[in-house]
Amino acid sequence: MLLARALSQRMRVLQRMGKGTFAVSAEGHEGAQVGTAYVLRPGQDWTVPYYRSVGVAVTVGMTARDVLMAFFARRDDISSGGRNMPNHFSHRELRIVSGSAPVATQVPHAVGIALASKLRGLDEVTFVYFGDGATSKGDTHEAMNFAGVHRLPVVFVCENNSYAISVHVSKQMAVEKVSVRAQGYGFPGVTVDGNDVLAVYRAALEAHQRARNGEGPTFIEGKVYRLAPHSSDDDDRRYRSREEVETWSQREPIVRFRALLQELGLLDQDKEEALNRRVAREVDEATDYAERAPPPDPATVFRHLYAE
Ligand SMILES: Cc1ncc(C[n+]2csc(CCOP(=O)(O)OP(=O)(O)O)c2C)c(N)n1
Repeated sequence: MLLARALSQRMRVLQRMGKGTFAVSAEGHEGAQVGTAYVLRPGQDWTVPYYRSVGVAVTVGMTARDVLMAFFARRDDISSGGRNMPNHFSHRELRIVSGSAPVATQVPHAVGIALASKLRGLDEVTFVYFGDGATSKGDTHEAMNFAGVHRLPVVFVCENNSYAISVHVSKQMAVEKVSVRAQGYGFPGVTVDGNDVLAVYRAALEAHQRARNGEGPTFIEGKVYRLAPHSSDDDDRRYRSREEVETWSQREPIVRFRALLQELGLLDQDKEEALNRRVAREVDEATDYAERAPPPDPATVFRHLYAE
């Protein structure tokens, strides 16, 4: 969670410094992301993230370098060789599948992967990530319906932060908990406090087990709050009061988990400082490395666009 937070902050600062073109961050989403991704078996299960999934990517095994090489659009970026937007995470060996920029297109992709796993009789589970706004898309409905009919080993993770950029969730759905929709597709849906990483982990573990047992999909809705603007192109003061942001900041997942660990005597000041130093060093080193790395050769701009 600390690494995801630090990477989000770093990308936003670098964008402000003019060193990157676009930053989209996960501050506030770390509990829902790390709590679910923690149950995935890297290289065996399939991860289908969305642009906010930095916490998922690093939990499954991407490094700070991987994330920042893509942010700077460098030649040796593992996701796309510097040819995709930042945060379109992908990693072949870790089975992190690249998505497209249109919202929700990754949801049917994930269901297709789960269908292939089932047809081949393989012990693989697919976790797919999206926001509340994505649940308004036909892609999501079609994917969930198909997954329910075929009892596929897929887990739908919705990070509900109450906004699709500036559009409040009340304009996206007529239900209070989007997880109730799962019932209509014939599988369980749960809503968990996305600021409580352990509650999220418990729900994810159960869903993963259900999928492995051949019992079909689960929908997990993690109620979260995005602490920063939607992206570096957004001014969230136009649609969210500072009081609202402040109230949610008190409940954010890192502060909350830190308090729990302190209460249990598992974290003291020395340990926390050491952790923060380690994360800062990792992100600093990755920033220097990625900043110095070469850009792609312009002569290759059409590679992967047309058959060669
Ligand atoms: C089909 C489509 N419509 C609009 C957009 C522009 N867009 C990018 S992100 C976004 C909001 C998505 O909100 P949500 O799914 O709740 O995820 P969040 O960013 O809040 O985590 C929109 C409208 C897009 N990328 N694709």
